Amino acid sequence: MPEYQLYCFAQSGNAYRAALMLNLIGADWEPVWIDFFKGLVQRTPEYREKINEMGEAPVLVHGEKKLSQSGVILTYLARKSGKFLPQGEDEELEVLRWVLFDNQKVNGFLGPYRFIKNWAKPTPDKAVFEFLKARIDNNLGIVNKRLQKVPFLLGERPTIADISLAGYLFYPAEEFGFDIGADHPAISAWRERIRALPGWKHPYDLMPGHPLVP
Ligand SMILES: N[C@@H](CCC(=O)N[C@@H](CS)C(=O)NCC(=O)O)C(=O)O
Repeated sequence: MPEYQLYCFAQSGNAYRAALMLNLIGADWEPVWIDFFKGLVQRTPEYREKINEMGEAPVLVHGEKKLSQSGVILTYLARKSGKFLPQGEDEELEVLRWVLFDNQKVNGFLGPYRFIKNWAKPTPDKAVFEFLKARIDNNLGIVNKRLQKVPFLLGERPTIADISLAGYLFYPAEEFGFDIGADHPAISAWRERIRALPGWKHPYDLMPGHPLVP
């Protein structure tokens, strides 16, 4: 059995962060597919009791350890592998700052936007999309400005803050209805740098469950 198991599904950018990290550090891992759309496995009492009380994916299993929250998983894997690890207190705090901003404001809005656009029934009111899109534009703008000055969020080398940011940024533009790369050129250039890292894979090639079976 591989060293790590990751509860995940292909459409999840939150899970993509963990899957991408596992691949980039060359870990021996396997995905455990969650039937998010049909079975809502993650909402069952069994899942909450045995896998994750928060009812979410991703969950990383490493021996006796079960970890949820992609930021925690990234931190754990960075410490284990010594890769993409912030060095010293200032960098650790800076990584935490960007991971929290990303979780709440960047991928934290992109994920729900893409979900309600493609899969929510009934489709929410136009005002909901407009509200989320305005937040997305503003927050991607903040990241774009940062990446105009430095190749990676913390500077010259990639850290887990970049891997967190990757969450939903590689999914097809059609799934959002807008083109993140065209609207934010520095993010587009950063995406190419991430894509060039050895072990990089697209979310649909890294995690099971794509395409969705109706
Ligand atoms: N902050 C969490 C977000 C995890 C999350 O929201 N995952 C989604 C799948 S993409 C989920 O499991 N949602 C279940 C629910 O909200 O009921 C992380 O970074 O891991």
